[in-house]
Amino acid sequence: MAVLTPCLALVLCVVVSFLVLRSRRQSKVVDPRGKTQADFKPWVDQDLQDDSQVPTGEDEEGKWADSNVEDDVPHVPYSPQRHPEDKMLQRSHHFYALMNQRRSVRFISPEPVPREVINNVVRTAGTAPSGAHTEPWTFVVVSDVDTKHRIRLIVEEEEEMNYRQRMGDKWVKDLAKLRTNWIKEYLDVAPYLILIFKQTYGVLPVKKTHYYNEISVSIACGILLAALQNVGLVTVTSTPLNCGPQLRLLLKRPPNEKLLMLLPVGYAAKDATVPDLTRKPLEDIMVHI
Ligand code: IYR
Repeated sequence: MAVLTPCLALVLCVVVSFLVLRSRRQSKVVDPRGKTQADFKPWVDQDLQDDSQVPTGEDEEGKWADSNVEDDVPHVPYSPQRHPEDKMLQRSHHFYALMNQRRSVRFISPEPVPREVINNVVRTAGTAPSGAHTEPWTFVVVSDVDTKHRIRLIVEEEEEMNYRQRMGDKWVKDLAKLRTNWIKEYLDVAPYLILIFKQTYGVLPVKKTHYYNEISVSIACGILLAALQNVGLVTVTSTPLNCGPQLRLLLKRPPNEKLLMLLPVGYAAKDATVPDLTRKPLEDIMVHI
């Protein structure tokens, strides 16, 4: 018995370890794309997750540059405008008040908007900082009625699948308060659709690395939203899941460009409504150390 006890303990130990390991392996549920449930993020567009190089056959843009250094750039003096403190306070308050009125609006008027205003808000977006100043963005402005309708057909077909299958019950339930669904009338009605593409790398005159391209383009989108708010236009930041490749082909954009955001732009419809949401107070969004 005294000899058997250590043996028994060893056998027990092996059996228990085996059972624990097996149960761990089984709890790692794998989805069809070979990812565990913890990795599965349906809200991240498959197209945006794809950082692979372009498929063979599409890669006709030549060699990669050794580095992005082109000509040396002179450094010149810069003295941005300064304001007295009382003016600063006033300006900070006015700008906050303006931006605090911004809402995502899904009911857009068909009323025409001056083209030069759209040009200027896009120019403004293009002032965003970018990794190594690569300016990795393309803003595709669509006002053509037929193209807008084709975009709507693509988006609605994918969004119906998103809502019914891809997003899952929890996500759909989380959105219920916004009363959204896959019908996107604004894609036909808004006078302009602005589709913002991130360039995953540059192609001219040679292929070059676009560092932090997604964050750079996201900053540009934020500035674009502020510029639209500044002129009294509305939009909704739509990120149509899994529509990127089809929209890229429809708009004849090259393979280094991935759709990041789609903004319908116009005046708010007279009968527009928005959910009665509030924003977190400063204490909940800022820590001061
Ligand atoms: N892209 C879908 C679903 C959607 C997702 C989020 I997160 C929202 O804040 C709102 C909608 C749609 O546009 O309906």
